[in-house]
Amino acid sequence: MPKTDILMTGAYPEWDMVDLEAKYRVHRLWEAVDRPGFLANVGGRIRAIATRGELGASAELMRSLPNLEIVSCYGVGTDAIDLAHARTHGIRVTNTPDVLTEDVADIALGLLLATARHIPQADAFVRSGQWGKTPMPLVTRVAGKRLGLVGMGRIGRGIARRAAAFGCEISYFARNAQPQLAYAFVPDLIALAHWSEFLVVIVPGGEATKNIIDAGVLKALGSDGILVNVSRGTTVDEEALIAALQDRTIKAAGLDVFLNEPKIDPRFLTLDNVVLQPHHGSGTVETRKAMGQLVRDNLAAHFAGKSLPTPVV
Ligand code: 8YV
Repeated sequence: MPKTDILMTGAYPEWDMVDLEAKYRVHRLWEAVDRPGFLANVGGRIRAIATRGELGASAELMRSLPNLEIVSCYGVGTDAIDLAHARTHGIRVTNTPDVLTEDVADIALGLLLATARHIPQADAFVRSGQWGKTPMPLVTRVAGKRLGLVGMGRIGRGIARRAAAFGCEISYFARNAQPQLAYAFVPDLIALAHWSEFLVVIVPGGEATKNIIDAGVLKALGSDGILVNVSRGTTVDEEALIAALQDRTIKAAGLDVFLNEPKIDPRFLTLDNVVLQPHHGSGTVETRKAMGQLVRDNLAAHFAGKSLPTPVV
């Protein structure tokens, strides 16, 4: 039987590529020099897209694939996939929830610790031979502080569990209160920012959450406050954040996500009060293996006519 044709928007780790190539005829969109020509040539044969969270699948891309049946996303966030288009055209969409929850929650706490405790600066201090010559500046405690979470989904709850183990007091802003949780629900984001010493953002990206962390929220967080963003760059007004970091409206930020990844705003690189991560919250071998497996399981289930393990649409 001839192999099914699938389109990949970007590379996966080698172990996934080997497996996908064994089962499917894989077309590599990211390697195409003439993208429209490439799509005009192979588009009619493509039955599935395997994409990544940040690459998604636009309506325009889906329109160029008239026989597309499914978009399988390597990532939990589907904000870069045009779900409305998929729905109206009967295209299934899957993602990779749960398997990455613990890693993203870990990196949120890691960024908070790195930012508050100046771990990158301390590393540079030792390497540059300053230890013993001048005192390492004192830093900010994490344990026992007031931590506000913006978003209380699976990853948010993972962050809350970790922060609780640090003795932090936790409150959250979300679309809905979750009365089963032991944390205080604060329906007003500005009020939450006022209360918080640390504000951690973990809401889905997309229009509904665009720039919810704006100049007003940053001002409310205040000059002793630390912002951590492990959601999407779109959730934070980046101009406002850079200004707030430059003029110390807030103390510092730990950021895993940005607008225009990977070509982030160069002003971030000039700031001494940010810790930067290359959108790598889920980037462990263990989790990335599980994500790749889930992408393949969804594709295999679809082509076998079985129910999808993790459907979105
Ligand atoms: C991945 C992500 O870094 O899950 C998501 O939504 O953004 C991340 O886990 C990404 O999808 C891998 O390319």
